Amino acid sequence: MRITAADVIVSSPDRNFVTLQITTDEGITGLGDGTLNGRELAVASYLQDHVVPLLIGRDAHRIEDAWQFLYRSAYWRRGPVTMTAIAAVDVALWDIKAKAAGMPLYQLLGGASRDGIMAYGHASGRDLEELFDSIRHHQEAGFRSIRVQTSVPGIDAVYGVPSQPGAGEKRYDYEPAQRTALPVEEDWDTAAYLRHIPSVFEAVRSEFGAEVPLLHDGHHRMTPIQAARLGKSLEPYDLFWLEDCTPAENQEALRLVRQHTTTPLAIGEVFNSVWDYQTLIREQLIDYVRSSVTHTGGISGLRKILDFAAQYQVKSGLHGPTDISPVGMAASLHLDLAIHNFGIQEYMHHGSLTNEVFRQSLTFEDGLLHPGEQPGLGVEIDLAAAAAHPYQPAYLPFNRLRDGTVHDW
Ligand code: EZ4
Ligand code: CO
Repeated sequence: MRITAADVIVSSPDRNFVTLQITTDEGITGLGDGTLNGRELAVASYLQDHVVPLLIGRDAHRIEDAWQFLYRSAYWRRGPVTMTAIAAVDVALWDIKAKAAGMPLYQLLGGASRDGIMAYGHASGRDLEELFDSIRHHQEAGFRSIRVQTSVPGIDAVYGVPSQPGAGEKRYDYEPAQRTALPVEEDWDTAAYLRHIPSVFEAVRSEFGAEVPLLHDGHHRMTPIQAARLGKSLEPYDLFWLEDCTPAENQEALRLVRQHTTTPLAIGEVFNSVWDYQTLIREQLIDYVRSSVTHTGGISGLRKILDFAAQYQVKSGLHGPTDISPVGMAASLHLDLAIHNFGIQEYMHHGSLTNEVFRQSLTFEDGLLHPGEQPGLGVEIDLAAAAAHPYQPAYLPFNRLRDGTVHDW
């Protein structure tokens, strides 16, 4: 089965998405997600200008060969743009192979290891009242596990908390990328944050009880000793995980955090290869791998990381914000269902315009996700709907401290 065409589709229904559609001479098409939030056109160009010419005429069944060829022949290894472009090709080829086999993709990955995929949702609020309301709202929507983010007294705009909760489906969803000409500035003060957060978890535990799994995202802002202190101070509240407590590029930083706290640690949404995890996994410095299929070279890339992690009792907690397209989310769900070392899956509902562009087969019942039983990924794209929503410039926010210094966001 030969590849006859590969089309890069950039569309902005509720936000920007880059999608690769590969077509074969047998008429089977496959979709891959190539969305890199805030840098979408870099991946679109990488695919269009450098990868598509290499795909035409290749055997669509040779997925591992395509992966190794794109990784090694580029010479310039790794990096988010390259690994996201490789992911788009890899996932589209898995979609094609599974459609050709007449099976949902998870069957080709070894079959289901569980009945459904435990998902966590994002609760947030500017104060406790709003936060409790958001937690209840998520529980009513079926989420059994909840990420908790709140405002911090003295900080005006903070990661994870909408400054103005809206109506309907977007009520509590914090969408960091803004379709504006320049990045939005948020504020940060680590000392104020460290003083405030333990009291929030104390209040949440006393309101919602001991059993509900609670998660928190530190979003790369602390030094190792600050992160160690936060992990220790949150131990009484039994977190499922503390995510991205230090900037992710320094693996050694997690050693110090680990020596001081039993709060489980998760990291890796900005990682793109197994080498970003080498020390973290081998020394068992983390508990959960936070990568997405979309940013780690696809199913072939992420499966290598998760198999390595499994040998050290490190589990999956795949990244699932709305900037992973429905195509990337479906790929994650097929992998979640098949692997043995599954932990949890992040899940935010996509907006209604996105669901018009991408027809999804996933289900969410009783807190459990399932990718569905359609052959392939189970996602189809409506090209006319995609074309009706052209690309719009968008940026992620950034942080400044009180004195104006740029800080990690
Ligand atoms: O900031 O997806 O855990 N989830 C997150 C996300 C990320 C965005 C970046 O594109 O940290 O909100
Ligand atoms: Co995160």
